[in-house]
Amino acid sequence: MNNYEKRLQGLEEAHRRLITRPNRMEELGNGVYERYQYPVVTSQHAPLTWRYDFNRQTNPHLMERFGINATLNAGAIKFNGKYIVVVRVEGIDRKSFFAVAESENGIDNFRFWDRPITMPETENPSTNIYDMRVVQHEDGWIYGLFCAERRAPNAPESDQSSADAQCGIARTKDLVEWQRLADLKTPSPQQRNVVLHPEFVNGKYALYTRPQDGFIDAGKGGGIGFGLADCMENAVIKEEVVIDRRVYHTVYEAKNGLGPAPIKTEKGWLHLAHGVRNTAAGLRYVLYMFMTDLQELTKVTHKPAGFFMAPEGQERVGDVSNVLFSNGWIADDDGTVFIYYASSDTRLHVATSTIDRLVDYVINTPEDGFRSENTVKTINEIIDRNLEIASKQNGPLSSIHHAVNA
Ligand code: M1P
Repeated sequence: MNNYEKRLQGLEEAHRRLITRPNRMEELGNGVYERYQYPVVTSQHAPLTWRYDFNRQTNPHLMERFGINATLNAGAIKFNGKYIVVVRVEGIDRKSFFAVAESENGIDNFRFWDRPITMPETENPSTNIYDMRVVQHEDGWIYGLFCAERRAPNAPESDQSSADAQCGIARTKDLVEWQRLADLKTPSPQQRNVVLHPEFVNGKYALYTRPQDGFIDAGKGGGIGFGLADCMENAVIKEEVVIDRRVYHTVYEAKNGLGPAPIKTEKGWLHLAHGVRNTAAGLRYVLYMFMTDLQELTKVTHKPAGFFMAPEGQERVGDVSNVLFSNGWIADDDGTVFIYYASSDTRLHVATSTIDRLVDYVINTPEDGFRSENTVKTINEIIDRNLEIASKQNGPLSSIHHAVNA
C-alpha cells in the first residue's frame, strides 16, 4: 500500500469511528438534566467529501482542501422520525453556513447529509448567516429564522469590524429546498436571536426578538422582546414589547436572547434562553429558563434564579471560551427533551431531561432575590424545611436524607 492509500484508509477509518461512536450519559448530575460524555457534532464529523479532493492527479498528497473550524448553535426538529439538527457550520474562512445532520436516537451517530444547505439570498446579500431556529409552524411550513449579517453600511474604510445583524427568514417542507423571504423589519436597529412562536396568536405570526442598539452591545435596548406580524412573506413588527429584561447583577445583565422556540406544557410555555455577563476574562454565556402564561404570551409566570446550565470542563474552552449557547431542542411524545447546546462556539452537545422535570425545575426553583441577603434567606428556608423533617424523624439534620429514605 502506498502513502496515498494508507492515508486514505486512515482518514476514512478515523471518520467512521467518530461518527459511529456510542455516547454515554454522565452519571448522577443535578437531577434536572443529564449531560453526555461526548459532543454530538464536531468539526471532524463533517464529511470527508466536503474537505478533501479525492482526485489523485489534482491532490496527490491527499491534503485537506477546505477545513471546517466549528460546528455549533444548531436548530433542531424531529422530522420523518429522525432527530435533526440544522448545524451552524463554520469554515476556516470564518463564514458560517447551515448543514443538516441526523441521528436515530438523538444522542449519537449524527451524520451530515451529503451537502450543506444552499440558502437563497435576498436582494441585499449577507456576508455571514448563523444560528437558525427551526420551527414547525401550524401554518404547515417549517421556518428557519437566523441571523443575516452584513458590514455596517456607514462604517468608514478604517473600520472593518462593524456589522449590521438582521433576522433572515426562510421556509421549507423538506429541509433541502428553502424559500428565502424578506428579512424581518422591526423598530430596532439590530436583531439577532429572533424566534418564531409555533402557533398563531390572534391570527398573526408571533415572534420573540432581541432588540439591540449595537452589534455587540445592547445599548439602551436589549432583553427578549415580543411582537406580532401579519404575514411571514414580508414580516414587519411594528411594536416590540420586552418580556424578559436585563437586570443588574444577574447572569443576564449584559444581554440575553431566546434560544429555541418555546415548548407548550399544561402549566405554560417553557423557554430556554442565554444570558450574558461581562467578566475580567471576557463575556460569559450561560443558559437559563423561564415560563410564560399559556394565553398571555408576554407574561413571565416563573423564572428560576441564575443559570440552568453553564460551561463545565472541556466546554469552557474553544474559539470563544466560556460560552454555552442553545437554539435547538426536541420534545418527544414520551416527554423526553433533547437539549442541543454548543460550547465555546466550537462543538455541539446534547443534554436530556423530561417535560415533567423541566416544569418542576422552572416552577419550584427559587426565584432570584437580587441581593446576597436574600440568597442566604433562600438557603435557610430550605434548611428549615429539612429541619422540620429531621425533627419528625427524631434525628439530626445531617442524617435527614438517610432517615427520609430509610
Ligand atoms: O460568541 C457567543 C455568541 O455570540 C452571539 O450571541 P449574542 O447575539 O447573544 O451576542 C452570537 O454570535 C452567537 O452565535 C455566539 O454563539
